[in-house]
Amino acid sequence: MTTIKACIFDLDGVIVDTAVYHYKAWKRLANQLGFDFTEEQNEKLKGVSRTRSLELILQWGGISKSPAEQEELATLKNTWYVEMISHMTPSEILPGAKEFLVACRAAGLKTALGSASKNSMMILEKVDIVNLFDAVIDGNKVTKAKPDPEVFLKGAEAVGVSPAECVVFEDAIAGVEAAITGGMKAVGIGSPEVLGEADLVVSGLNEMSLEKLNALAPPNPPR
Ligand code: B16
Ligand code: MG
Repeated sequence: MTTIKACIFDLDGVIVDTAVYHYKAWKRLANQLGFDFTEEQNEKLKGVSRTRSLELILQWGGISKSPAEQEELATLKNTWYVEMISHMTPSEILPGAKEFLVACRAAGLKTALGSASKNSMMILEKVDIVNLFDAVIDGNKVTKAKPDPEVFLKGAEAVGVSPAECVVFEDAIAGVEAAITGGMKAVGIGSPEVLGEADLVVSGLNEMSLEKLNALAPPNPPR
């Protein structure tokens, strides 16, 4: 029988809500370039890498920039973003996230972070939960973005657990797809209409429990 031995968590939208800071920084950049974009468009940037986010935003503004200029713009956005997240405090951990991490570890499960963000470590430090992870795989450690499963497969490998014994917690469709492609169970954080492909969808980690986690493991195969 397969049992769940590790939980791999996305960061933005699962553990903390940094989307609001990404939005403010991207909006400032767009405004500086002479256009604006909506909160609805911003939804499309969730879980998407920094480089790809900039490409999408420039498309929305109908602006083309050279690769060197794009690099400069992405760095500028990141400077503003980092300034904002440098003020984050533990009060910004999403409801139930810390409690669920603690419960998983108390039950002997391994915990890993699997995030696209190159700023993951700084955020974990600011909200003071670095010590709740056995491994941190972030945007600095991967070459392929979600829906490629690389970030989660590296997380599983880092904690020494096979993919089939891992559960991934994700708020983005691309992340849920990455988990499934990687042969892991996926718990969607958000609405079932958006994340219907996941094995289970909850509105937040405050709705998770070890019972729900273990129910994701398949029953004994027929002999
Ligand atoms: P950075 P996640 C993602 O985090 C964000 O959802 C996405 O909006 C952002 O562009 C991406 O990280 C890269 O972040 O610019 O800090 O490297 O959801 O994968 O934890
Ligand atoms: Mg996310």
